[in-house]
Amino acid sequence: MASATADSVAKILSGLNINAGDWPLNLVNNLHLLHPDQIELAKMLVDLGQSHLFQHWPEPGVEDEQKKAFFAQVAKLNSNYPGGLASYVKNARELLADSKEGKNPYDGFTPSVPTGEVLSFGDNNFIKFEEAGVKESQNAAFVLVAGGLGERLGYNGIKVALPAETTTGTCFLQLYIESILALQGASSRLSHATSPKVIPFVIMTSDDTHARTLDLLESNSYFGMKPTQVHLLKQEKVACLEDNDARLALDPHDKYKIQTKPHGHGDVHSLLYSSGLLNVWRDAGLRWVLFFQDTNGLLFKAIPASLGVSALKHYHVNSLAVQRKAKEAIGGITRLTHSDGRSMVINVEYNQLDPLLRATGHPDGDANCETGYSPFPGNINQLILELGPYIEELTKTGGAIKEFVNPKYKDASKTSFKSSTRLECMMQDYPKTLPPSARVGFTVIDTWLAYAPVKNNPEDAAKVPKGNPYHSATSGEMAIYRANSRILQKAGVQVEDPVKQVFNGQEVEVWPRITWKPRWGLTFAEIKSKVSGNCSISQRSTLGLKGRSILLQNLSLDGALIINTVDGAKVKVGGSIQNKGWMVESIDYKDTSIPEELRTRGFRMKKVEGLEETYNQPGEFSLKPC
Ligand code: UGB
Repeated sequence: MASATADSVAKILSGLNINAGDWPLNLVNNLHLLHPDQIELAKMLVDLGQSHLFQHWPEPGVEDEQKKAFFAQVAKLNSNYPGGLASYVKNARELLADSKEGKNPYDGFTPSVPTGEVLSFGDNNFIKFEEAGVKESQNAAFVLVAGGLGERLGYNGIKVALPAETTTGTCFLQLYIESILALQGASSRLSHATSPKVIPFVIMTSDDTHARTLDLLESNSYFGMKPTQVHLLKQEKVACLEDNDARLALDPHDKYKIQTKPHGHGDVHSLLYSSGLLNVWRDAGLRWVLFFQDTNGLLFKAIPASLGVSALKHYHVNSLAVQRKAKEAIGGITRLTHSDGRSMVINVEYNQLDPLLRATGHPDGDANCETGYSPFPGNINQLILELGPYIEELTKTGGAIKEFVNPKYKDASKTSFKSSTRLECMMQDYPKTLPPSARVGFTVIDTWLAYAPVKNNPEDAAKVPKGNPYHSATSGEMAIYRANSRILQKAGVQVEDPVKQVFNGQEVEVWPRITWKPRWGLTFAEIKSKVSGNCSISQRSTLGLKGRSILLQNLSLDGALIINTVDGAKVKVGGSIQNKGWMVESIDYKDTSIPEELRTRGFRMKKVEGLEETYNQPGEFSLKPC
């Protein structure tokens, strides 16, 4: 080192009260290259026991730009985490020590089955909640967490771009947006609003999904939403940890970068808080925030009723739940009662429920009861929060959510990890910091109506224990046809029974491929009002209703029928419609000449023959071929 430089380094170090001997030599040698704020960050890292990050640094003059870029990343990691990297490392050390010790995060708590609102599709109670929910929708904002890569699914694109079903090819994001727009329209019609309210829609993205989500929206004109109605909030990743001392891990492909991984969907609360949107919504008179996940094609069939429950039961927190099979990879909603008297209703994640039960006198752990299901309702991670109390809570916490760590240890000594780990947080842990006075409830909805996520790749889905749901692209699509068929059955249509078929190693029920746009039928009452007389649909049929005012009257369908209408066109459809139809054709998952979106489900629609009618002009029409 030149002596002038040595002098300046000595000055810098003494100014910061640092004894050069305590610092890694490779860092000291490069110190004169750094800005004062970078030196501050270096000091922070050394104080936090992170000197190893500089061990490989070469002499000044070699890779100097990379050294500076390293600090740009450190500055970002430091500012993105509440309390900075110092808090992150401190929290990590505590959580890693607890994990090593095998400490149960629920120590002192006894689990029991909580009580909540259990709904039954189509009965008077359900209809009452649906109506209340549609009314309330104009006071709601929707938040989609879509920052996850979907490692279990192994799909190369973003999950919200996947078709929810391949009869119409509608992707998840389009389905969600059209559902929100349909709720917006129905809600303002119901309240006879003179100026209809616009329902805000937030999407939480991450570096893995942001650009592709924006591109999907922009290249499809936001699927009919106003661009100003949609807000994208990008979550940042957090630093990886390489050992129990919370030493930060370097990226295996770039030694000037700290390796990072996603922090979990719990980030949504701090992002919403810091975005300022919550106060804007409150000032606009909104009352509810609804959170949901990326690939559940049934979700919006459950929204009106569950929002109605929140409104009529005055829940501050309402979690949507379904019956859960023991060991199914969904969390269990549980009442936890502490020996000191505290009690809360909270999601216990699927990997923690079994050990918690075993530790508290249930030797069988996570097991089914006499109903054939786990007694704990399954959390489908759709939360409805009342905006006022939510803002109040976040003002106290800043949106920070209790974290956890899940290291994969090399062996029983728990001294080293198989690969780096990081702290994570989950959005459903929000109620953990709430006061006992908070009204925390849940709503159980029929699984066939509410929950069919696409999470597992074909190989893993085929290995799911018999009787447990596949949660694959195959089952996700078939569940949409099943739900629509069952809803129409309940509305009085004779829908033929399904046949069983195996696709990608998974046996599923194949119902007629019935689809409709959300604006055709949002609630059971609305759907029922559009069906009359003796209607029947055969198993091999396909029906696509793409318009608001399509009325089925004495329709007998055996084949494919697709109807498109503009708003203002009212079409009565009846008589016997018969054609060769569209066939569900098996395809080979391994045939790479077929697009991945189709291969992952193991079938595609072969359009042999069908009737498609389009009504572009307002007016009254009748379609009755014979
Ligand atoms: N997500 C993010 O936005 N950011 C992240 O950092 C991570 C995820 P997964 P998993 O469906 O019922 C959840 O990976 O592990 C988004 C609940 O924790 O699908 O299956 C991501 O894009 C569990 O209690 O979650 O578990 C996606 O939209 C259970 O309810 C969402 O978060 C289960 O979902 C969920 O990510 C469920």
